[in-house]
Amino acid sequence: MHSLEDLRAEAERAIKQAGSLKALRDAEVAYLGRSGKLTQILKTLKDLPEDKRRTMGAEANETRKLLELLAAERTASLKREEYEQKLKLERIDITRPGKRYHKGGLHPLTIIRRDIERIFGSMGFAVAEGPEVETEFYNFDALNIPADHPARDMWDTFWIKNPKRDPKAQRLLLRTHTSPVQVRYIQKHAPPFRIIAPGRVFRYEATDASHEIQFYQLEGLMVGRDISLANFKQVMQTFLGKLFGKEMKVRLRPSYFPFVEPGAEVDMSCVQCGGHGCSVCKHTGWVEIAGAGMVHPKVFQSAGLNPKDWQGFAFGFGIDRVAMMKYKIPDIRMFYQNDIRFLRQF
Ligand code: YSA
Repeated sequence: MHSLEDLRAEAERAIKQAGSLKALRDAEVAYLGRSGKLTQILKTLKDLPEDKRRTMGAEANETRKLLELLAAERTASLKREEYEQKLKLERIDITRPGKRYHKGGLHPLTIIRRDIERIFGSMGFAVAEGPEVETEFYNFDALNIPADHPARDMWDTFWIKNPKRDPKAQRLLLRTHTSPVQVRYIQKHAPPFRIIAPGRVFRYEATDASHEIQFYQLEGLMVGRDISLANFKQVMQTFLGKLFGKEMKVRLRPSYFPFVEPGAEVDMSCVQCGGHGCSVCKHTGWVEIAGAGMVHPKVFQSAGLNPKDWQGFAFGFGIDRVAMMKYKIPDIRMFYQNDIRFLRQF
């Protein structure tokens, strides 16, 4: 009897103190299992005299029932505790700020193109467009660059095969510059006008840090009765000042493009050093930014306009190159690699 009471007290303690379902299961096995301590006692009952066996048997069965009940209660409370713990861990604090998901953004070349369009827009320039697959006529001939003209070497061209081999069909190419948009626009609109034409162009040439085989240009054209290069210089200075957020100097150097006369190369003061001289501007204080000039009479003629009545300036620059200067990007190819670490910075 004494040992049964001791056992009951011991088992009760073990059950009540079990800190986990696993510990409780171990206690159940230790006392109530097939070779558990209480089961052992029950097995010895048969050796006892009749009267003792009866009282002891009753006691032992009661103890078993009691312990089973305690174990069931403890199981329920441990399960509840575990569940509450889980709830606590999984609790959602709806007052916390949400996680930021990156929704994607605009490509740096799109951002700068929009900036450029806005700035020229504020000076009254409309935006014009032309096809990327162009005819030889618009890309070259109409711009005073006939087939045998050596200036064609300035633009290494991707030609498009003529699948029908029709000898009369216009030869197609991927436009090498945005200048064909000038001709297309003049054909369809009566001056005076001022336009810009941003767009993708293609060149069959080796790539390096400042050259791509496809890149973006911005064409500009302003035609009126007395539009001059002085107007151009002022437009360019205003544009650059607004784009870079500080006063910019512009200078023109004589140059040659078949579709302008006179033609010029346009330099702007170096953004990096402010014109004092650094490695970016090769210590000259100037960075070349565009080609420009007064529209050649032959271009007006091929577009159906009388050059005696109208005159104007045209210019073209590389949007990628301007973006490189504005965002201080050392290699043009970064724009086209789609590296998310690069793109997310804009
Ligand atoms: C000149 C006079 C005008 O009245 C009108 C337009 C022009 C520009 C002319 N159509 C042209 O394409 N000139 S260009 O061959 O010197 O290119 C213009 C600009 O495009 C360059 O100054 C440079 O900024 C950019 N560019 C040229 N090749 C490039 C390039 N950018 C990236 N990769 C290349 N491979």
